[in-house]
Amino acid sequence: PKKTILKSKVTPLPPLGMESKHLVSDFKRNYNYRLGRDEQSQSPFYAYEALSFAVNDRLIERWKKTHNAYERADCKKAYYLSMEFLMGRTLSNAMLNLGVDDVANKAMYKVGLEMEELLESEPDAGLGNGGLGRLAACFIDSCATLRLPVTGYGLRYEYGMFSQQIVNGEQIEKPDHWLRNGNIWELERPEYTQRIKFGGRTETHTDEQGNTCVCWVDTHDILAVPYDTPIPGYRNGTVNTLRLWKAQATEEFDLAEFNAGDYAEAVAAKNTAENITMVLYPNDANENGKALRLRQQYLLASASLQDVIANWVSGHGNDFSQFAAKNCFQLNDTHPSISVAELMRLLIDGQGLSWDDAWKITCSTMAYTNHTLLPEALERWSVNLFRQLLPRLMEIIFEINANFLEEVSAHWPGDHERLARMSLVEEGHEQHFRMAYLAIVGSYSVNGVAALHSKLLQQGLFRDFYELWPEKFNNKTNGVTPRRWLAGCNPELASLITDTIGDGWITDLSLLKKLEAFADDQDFHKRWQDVQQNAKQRLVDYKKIEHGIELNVDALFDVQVKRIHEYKRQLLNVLHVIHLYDRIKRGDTVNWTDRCVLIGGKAAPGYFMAKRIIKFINNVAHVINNDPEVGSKLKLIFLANYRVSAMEKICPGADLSEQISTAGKEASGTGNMKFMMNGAMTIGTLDGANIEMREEVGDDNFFLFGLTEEQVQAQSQHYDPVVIINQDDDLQRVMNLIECGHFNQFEPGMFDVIKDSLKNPHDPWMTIADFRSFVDAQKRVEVAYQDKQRWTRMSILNCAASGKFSTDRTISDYNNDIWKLTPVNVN
Ligand code: GL9
Repeated sequence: PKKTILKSKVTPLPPLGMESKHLVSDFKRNYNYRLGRDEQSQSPFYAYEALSFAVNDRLIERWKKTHNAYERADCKKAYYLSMEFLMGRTLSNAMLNLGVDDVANKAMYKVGLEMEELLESEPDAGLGNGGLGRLAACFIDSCATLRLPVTGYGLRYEYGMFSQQIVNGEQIEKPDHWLRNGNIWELERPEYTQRIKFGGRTETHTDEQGNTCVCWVDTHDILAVPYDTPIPGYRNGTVNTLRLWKAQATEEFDLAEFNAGDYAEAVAAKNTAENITMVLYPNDANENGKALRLRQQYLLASASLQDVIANWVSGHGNDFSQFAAKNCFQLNDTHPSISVAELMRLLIDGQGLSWDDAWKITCSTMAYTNHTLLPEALERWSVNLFRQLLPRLMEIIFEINANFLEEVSAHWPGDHERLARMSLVEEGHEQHFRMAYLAIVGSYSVNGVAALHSKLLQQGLFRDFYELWPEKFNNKTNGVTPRRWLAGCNPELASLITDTIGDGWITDLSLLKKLEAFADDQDFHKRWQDVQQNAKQRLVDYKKIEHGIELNVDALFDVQVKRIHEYKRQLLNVLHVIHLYDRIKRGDTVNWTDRCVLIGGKAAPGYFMAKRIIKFINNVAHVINNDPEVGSKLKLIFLANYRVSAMEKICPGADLSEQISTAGKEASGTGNMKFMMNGAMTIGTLDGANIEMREEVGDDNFFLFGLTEEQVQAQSQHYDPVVIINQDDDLQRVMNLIECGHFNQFEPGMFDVIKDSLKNPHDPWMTIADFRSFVDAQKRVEVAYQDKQRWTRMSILNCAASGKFSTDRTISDYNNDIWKLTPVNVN
């Protein structure tokens, strides 16, 4: 072929048809030719892949258009930097957002395939631990839906969140090799590979004009290769990008060693480099100074910032005067906070800017979101580790700190204690960098994720900084995307809502308010109840398949799914279950409400107490579920391997959502919002976003219990759980059952640590303090549940009041207050 063919204009393909017949023919072509399969291949996975290719082609068409529209608009852009994107499955969400879901169902029906089965064969992209990672995924869905030019930057972990098995009641972790069968949604982009430095040392040079410049030399470099995933907006032609970096060894890497004769060693050493993005750290509260984790964080920061700068230079040369007006970086928690120092390095050492100019740009492009008040989760890195791994970054952080402390001194002359408190360097046996403080100092916005959390940040954790820069601080209450968490996961409820108030709610969730008008409409009640009952039945069927357990669909489905953590108080839930069991055993069952308690969640592999709590739940479940006297009155089920795709089946079928953390400990919560949106009632404390949910739905439609954050603070000084136990008969009986070994007859001592933690006057979670008020609230739940009319009304009102908790609202707030991007129309 003549070379000129490459230069000639490419004839554009006709737009891909959205009709069923086009999808069928594309499906068949993919199945037979791209995948090389035929009718003999029984696996639904190939059918999943063939349909995904057809859907992905339609995404890619719009992806390019979106990119071009952004280029033409020359608009300001935002970048969401996150160590976690908990995406879950892609296909059904892509079909929904493209608007080909109905058509695809018809197409699969035509070729005789079961859509359900095909969708189930897609592995979850579990590149996150929980709320924080899932929030990032919801955010990028909303950005695309709101037509905002936002790119997600993260890491392409080879192994995602571990898969959880329960053996003898205990959690066993199995590696999650989610990429084993390939990933059709990602597009490798080797042309945008970035080089990342580690190790080495710095040298200072002075040129003829007397300017000094620093060189970071003798480094061990690795490559970061981007893989892009399309992120479609809801039926608006916009397709944004999630760019995930994979670590790769450089070519010289092995060559140098090869020349020294150690060929096999050299090739093997590639692993060290490529290990960086091998595995997601499965800790929810923070992990303990591992060098590999710091390498991951730096790789994300450096690769992403280099990518943005390279793109800037290709359009503007070395003129950075407009850079801050056109770019901003949102840091998802402290994990990517090293970006502050890295942007300084790239601008000064790489682009030749002065310190002051670089600092101005950094402080007007970086914005920081905090996601937790738990002090153990605040990242601190040993300065020595920095010296070894990132010596240039260490110097920059020290210089930022010196300048910052000058500002503090000027503001509070002579206040040495405050200086020590606020320093980015924690002194002591060994020096540590306080990464959250680096993020605050280097950014123009600092936000918490619910009103209470933001208030507590200002009054507690970041008080000094709030006093110095009150204008930096703001709140952005979390949300969830109504596409995945209502329209997608609960199609029956979605179509009832659409039949009743139109489909505008999918992109303007505040419209759910219109359902209030039907809260007392008897026909509507009937339809609502049918939908809820069907959702419960589907959950029953799913549990039967996955766990071999038959649940009673008429029981109250009482659900707590989230990471296992002491502050989330799964133990409080179990104490209540044991109390119900005790009531059955002593014959106190007049007006009984059958109840099925579902608890699910993963424990960090190194978190001993959380793992013991899982064992406890399973043992209690074993005793209760096998007691014929209990029967269908009470069931306790541990849902193994809780993950995004499991929540999509669980939340439509829940009656009651447990949001029972100790007040002041859960920054926001987002599972709470998914349940509310799907019409479940909440039993909850005044913690995180629960407070705002209750505000929206009204006190009558929310089961409140427990100490307030102020009461927790005040009572923790003289907390005496043993006295409380002795004054409460029911509680005493529950504790006796635990202490006499009723749930560990063949495992002596197994639950001593649990009993001890509950009875400890220093128990920070104060579980015993809230027992009575929790049990009373559960009684109010039962009374309400027995009145079907009242329960249905409450369910409708909860859904109707959930509008605030759409990430469309959250992202609009981020955009109006922090990013200030202009939406761009594609087409
Ligand atoms: C978390 C908070 O604990 C949650 O309350 C909050 O809703 C989310 C999102 O803002 O962030 N912070 C955090 O470290 N995790 C959260 O869920 N943990 C995990 O993601 C496991």
